Amino acid sequence: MRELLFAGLFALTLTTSALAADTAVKLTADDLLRLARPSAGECYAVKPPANVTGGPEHLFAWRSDGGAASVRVPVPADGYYAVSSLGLWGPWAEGRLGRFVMTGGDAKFPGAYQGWYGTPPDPPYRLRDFNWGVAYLTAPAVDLSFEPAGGGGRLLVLADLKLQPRSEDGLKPEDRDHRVPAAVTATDAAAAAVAPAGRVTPSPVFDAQQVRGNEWTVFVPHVKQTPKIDGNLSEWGELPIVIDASLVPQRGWATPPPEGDADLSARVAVSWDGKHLYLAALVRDDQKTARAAKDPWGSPFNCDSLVVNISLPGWLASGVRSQGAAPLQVSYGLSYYAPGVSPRPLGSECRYAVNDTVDGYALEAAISFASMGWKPAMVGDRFPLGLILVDVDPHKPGGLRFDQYGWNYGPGSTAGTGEARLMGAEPAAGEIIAERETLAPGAPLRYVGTIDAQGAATLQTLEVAPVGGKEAVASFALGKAIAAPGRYRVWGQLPLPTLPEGQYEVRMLWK
Ligand SMILES: [Ca+2]
Ligand SMILES: [Ca+2]
Ligand SMILES: [Ca+2]
Repeated sequence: MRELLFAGLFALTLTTSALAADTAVKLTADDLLRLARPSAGECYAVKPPANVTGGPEHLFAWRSDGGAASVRVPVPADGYYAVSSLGLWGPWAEGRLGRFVMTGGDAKFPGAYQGWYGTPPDPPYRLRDFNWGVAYLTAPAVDLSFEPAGGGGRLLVLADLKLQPRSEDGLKPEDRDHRVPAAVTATDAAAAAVAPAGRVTPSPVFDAQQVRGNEWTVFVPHVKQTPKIDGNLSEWGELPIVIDASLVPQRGWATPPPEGDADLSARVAVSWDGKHLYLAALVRDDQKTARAAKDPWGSPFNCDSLVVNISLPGWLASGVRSQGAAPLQVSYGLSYYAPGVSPRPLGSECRYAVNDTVDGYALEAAISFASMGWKPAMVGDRFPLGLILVDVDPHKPGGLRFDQYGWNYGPGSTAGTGEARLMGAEPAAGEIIAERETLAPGAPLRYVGTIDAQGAATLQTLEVAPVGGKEAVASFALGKAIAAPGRYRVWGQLPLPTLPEGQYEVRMLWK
């Protein structure tokens, strides 16, 4: 697995872009962060490097897991507009800056954001204008959506989104056909209006919208009894995650497929506490294969293994709980090893153990959140999680010697996974991400977030506290009922007229 440093993203040179005088609308990175509604993946702020002055405080980033991210853009008057963005442009790297197109209603804009470029070798990062194209936009607002357009990259990074009026003369014939209808309701359009910076609202704003079901959420219960990592699974109850042919194609893949459950299958459970993600697996495998004793630990795909892949969420790995520069994705090879041999070293505060069973092996692991890039873990944290169960059977005929299951991956995908959500005692949990790390005096705290609900729950209160687990300094009673299970997107703002400048976190209290 190629490890790519997040820090690399920040090694960019920002240039300021003169805004044309006839620009009718300009959404800044802050506006995009507040207004973007991704159907999959995650939106977050990316900091420019410390030595850049006069540029934006941060850029808008969407790490796409497929789907689309839509933005409700205010339109001053019906007419044709050229839509463009100042976006990040940088060297090609797998899983990084991607290619995205824009749609609005049935109209597909002709241009594209192509974030990466290949020549010269290792070109520098910089900001450049991307023209999405020209379309007829309908007042008072339109929904414009970014969609990934292939190429392997997953990251869209923008400094702004601009609309410039265009006269009908000189339009290309195809541009005349791009017509984007007005966004659905007047109420929604009002919410999309760009609020002036520093405006204080008299009461808290909290909005929630269900975006999908929980088919891509793994609910991780808080640990009841801290497991002893010895390969004996007696502390664990049920192992609810089933890895066998039944997961294909809804929740993963088998490539190449095992011959049957006795050849390869597993039952898995996960739990957590502030320091560790715990994992137990009971694997069925008809030929157990450790790495050859004389070899150094190599790829976990060369022996029987359970590979744990975790993508680091930007809001955690680069936020106040960050443990420093972290790779874009971390991978832990929990490889079978023969009795009397040491397990694969996994890194700081991580360990695992295996035990032989009659038809395979039992595996138990503790993976530290610090090794994933943040700590401590808290209720509501979420992160993309995928498992690959690898089977090597060297004594079988060619063609049957290697098979594997990918669990929690979109059909055919090795990049996009569902997410793990760390749960507390209540059936719902979520995270709130503040728009800025530092609250300005008198300014409202704007936020976005998500909630996963397993059952009915009520979001009783939002609490604001200085970061680092300190006591709350403000609280807002909401009594917001979440009736149906599913994934919800939330957004809003909290008036905090008397709080001094500082870093604050928002906590959800459930009933
Ligand atoms: Ca144990
Ligand atoms: Ca096997
Ligand atoms: Ca095997």
